[in-house]
Amino acid sequence: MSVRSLREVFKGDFDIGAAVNIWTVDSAAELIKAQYGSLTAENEMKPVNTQPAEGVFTFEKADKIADFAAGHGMKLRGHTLVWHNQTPDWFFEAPGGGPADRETLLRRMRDHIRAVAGRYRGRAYCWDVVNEAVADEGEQWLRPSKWHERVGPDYIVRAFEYAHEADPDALLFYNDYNECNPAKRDKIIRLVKWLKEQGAPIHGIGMQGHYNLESPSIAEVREAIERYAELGLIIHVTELDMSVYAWDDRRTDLKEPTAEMLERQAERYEQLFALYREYRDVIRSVTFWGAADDYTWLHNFPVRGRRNWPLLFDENHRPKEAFRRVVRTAGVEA
Ligand code: HXH
Repeated sequence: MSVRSLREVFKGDFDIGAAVNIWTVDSAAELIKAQYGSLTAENEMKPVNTQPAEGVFTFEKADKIADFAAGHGMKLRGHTLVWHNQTPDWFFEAPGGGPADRETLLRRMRDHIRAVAGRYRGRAYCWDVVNEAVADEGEQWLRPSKWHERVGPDYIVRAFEYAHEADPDALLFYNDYNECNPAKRDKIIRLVKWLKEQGAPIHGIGMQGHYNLESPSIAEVREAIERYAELGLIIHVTELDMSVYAWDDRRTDLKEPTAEMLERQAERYEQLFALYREYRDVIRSVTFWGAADDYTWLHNFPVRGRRNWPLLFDENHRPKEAFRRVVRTAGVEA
């Protein structure tokens, strides 16, 4: 039985990508080559991996993924240059101990971006320049991170400037999660407007797309796409997956997803892709945060000892019902 290729099915709409890591790029190589047209390194291009100590750059793992993409004619999304997580402590520490000052932090940021975005120039066609800078809850606009506290809000502007300097051809993204939550969405919009006022070279918004069977509603996703599109930037769905658990479901006993879960997941994925296709002029790329259910960051997270099945292919790399329904939105039968 031959299976349709997502990359081919959505060719006229947007790129279809997957996050990979140094293991899945081997274990799911056949599936990736058959289905996806774009790759993102799940962890290998993050600061913790690319510059573990000051001035010590390690690119072997990132190169493995970049080489795989290039070797199979796939695009490569860069992820991520500036973030409060998965960034080594040395970034924020003064040489003699204590907190590093603004100038030191900005110099380190610039050196880091120049080295990493510079290395993948011509290979990574876009970058998530700043990840998750907006606060989740309450009145606060920007997250109180070490970057924010020690540099000020303009650390975000500088990151975009440095990225543009390092690779003038790369499309530059602000990327965040809970991006369909109306309160957080509006803070992201405020940030993007402010960045544009500041003259920051920003080209797109990354909607991470970590969803579950209950939320966000399709109406909320639509509203978010509408509002982001009004900013005149392009949209990438950067980290799509759909947990089979509701937010407050803490069960750890499931050995496999229930039939109801898989049906609901298929229905939600179908609605999402129908929506994405409506906005194909502004959505240029849809990347899943994994290739298949045998490996996903959602195994053991945020609930330890729990498995999850959030993607379109099962643990044996076979298409799930969700895959068939997604393909159907493009007007072809799986
Ligand atoms: C993304 N964060 C990152 O962009 C990506 O680089 C990483 O590989 C996976 C997901 C999403 C995220 C953000 C905050 C967060 C969890 C995931 O915080 C929580 C912590 C505990 C429980 C719930 C949320």
